[in-house]
Amino acid sequence: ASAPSNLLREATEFLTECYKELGKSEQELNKRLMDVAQAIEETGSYSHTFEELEHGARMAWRNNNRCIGRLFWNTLAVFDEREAATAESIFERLVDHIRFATNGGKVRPAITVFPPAIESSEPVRVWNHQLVRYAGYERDGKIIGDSSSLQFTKECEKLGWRGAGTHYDVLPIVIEVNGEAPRFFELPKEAVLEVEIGHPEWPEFADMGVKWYAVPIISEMKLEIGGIHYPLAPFNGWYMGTEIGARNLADEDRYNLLPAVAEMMGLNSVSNRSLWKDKALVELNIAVLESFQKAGVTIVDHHTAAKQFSSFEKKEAAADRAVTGNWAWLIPPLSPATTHIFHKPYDNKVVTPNYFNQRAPYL
Ligand code: HEM
Ligand code: NRG
Repeated sequence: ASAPSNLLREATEFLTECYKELGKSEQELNKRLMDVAQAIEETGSYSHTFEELEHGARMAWRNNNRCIGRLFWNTLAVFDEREAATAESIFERLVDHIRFATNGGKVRPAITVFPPAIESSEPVRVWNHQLVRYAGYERDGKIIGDSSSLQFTKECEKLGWRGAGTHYDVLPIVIEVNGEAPRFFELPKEAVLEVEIGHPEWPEFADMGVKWYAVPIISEMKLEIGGIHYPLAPFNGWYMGTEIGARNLADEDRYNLLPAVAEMMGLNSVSNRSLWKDKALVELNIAVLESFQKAGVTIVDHHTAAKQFSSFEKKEAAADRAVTGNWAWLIPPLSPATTHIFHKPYDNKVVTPNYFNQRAPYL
C-alpha cells in the first residue's frame, strides 16, 4: 500500500467518490472516514468493506484507458478472497473463477480479489499472464505454440512441468505465497473451454487444427483502490474477435496464420497489391467470430464493441464523469477507421481506482 500520509489522502479521495456514487449519506461517509483515519494511524493501513471492494473494482474497470468494453463496468461480479492464504486454496479459488466466468460459454465478467500488499511485501502472486494461456517452446530454431509464452514456459519447466509440445498446451498455474518457492498446478481439463476455429464458407479451414480458449482472464495486473494495492486480482470479460483473429493468430511473431489462410483461399501472395494479407485477415476474423458464435461462446465483433463504447461515453457524460482513454489501444486492429473511436482524440490521463502493470515475479 501507499505510505501512510499518502494512504489517508488516497483513501479519502476514493471513499468520497465511492460513497457518493453509492448514494450514501454524508453522515455515513464521515463516520467511515474517521474510522479509516484511525485505522491508518494505529496500524498503518485499513481494509475495504465488501461494498467498497466491489465498487472499487468496478470503478477500476471504468477507469481503464485501454479497455473498449467498459460499458458493462457496473455488472462486474466481485469475489472476495482476501483471506486466502495457501497455494492450494488459491488454486481452488482460481478454478472456481474460471468455472464461474466460463459458465458453459455464456461468459460472465468477474474478478477475484486476493490479499492486498502490506507495505511493499506481496503475500500472493500468480506468475501467469492469463489463467488460461498456451505454452510456447523453441525447438531447433522454430517456435511451437505461443511465442508470447516462451519465457514463462521456461519458468514452468524449471519448476518441473513438461508440456506435450503441441501448439495448444494449456500452461499450469504458478502460485507464489509469501515470497516462498513457487509451485505449479495443472488446470482440470474440463474447466478450460476451447473453441475450434472453422470457416462457414471454407470447410478446409478446420483442417488447419486452429483453436483458441474461450475466456481471457488477466492475472498479472495489480488492482489499486484508495491507496490499497491488490497484486493478485485476476479479472475477465469476454473476447473481442480481433484480439484473437487480428493479433494472436495473425501476428507474424505469434501464430502467423495469414500465409496458410491465403494459400487455402488460393490468393496470389506474391503481390502486395493483391491485398492478400487483408483478404486473409478478414476471413480469419470471420472464422473466429462464427466459430465462437456456433460454439455458444460469448464474443463481440469490433463494430459492435465500438458502438457499445460510444454508449459508454454518452452514459458517462450524463453522469458528469470524464471518459479517459488510450487511443492507440482503443482502436481495433482491423478496419480502425470504420469506428468512431478513430476519428476523435482521447485524454490518456490515469485515474484511480485502476488496473496497473507490475513487475513479473520471475524477471
Ligand atoms: C483491455 C475488451 C472486459 C479491463 C482490453 C482490450 C480489449 C478489451 C479489446 C485491449 C486488449 C489488447 O489490445 O490486448 C474487453 C471486452 C470486455 C472487457 C470486450 C467484455 C466485457 C474487461 C473487464 C476488465 C477489463 C471485466 C476488468 C475488470 C481491461 C484492462 C485492459 C483491457 C485493464 C488493459 C490490459 C493491458 O494493459 O494489457 N479490453 N474488455 N476489461 N481491459 Fe477490457
Ligand atoms: N488481448 C489479450 C487479452 C487482453 C484483455 N482483453 C479482454 N479482457 N477482452 C488476448 O488474450 O488476446 N477482458 O477482461 O475481457
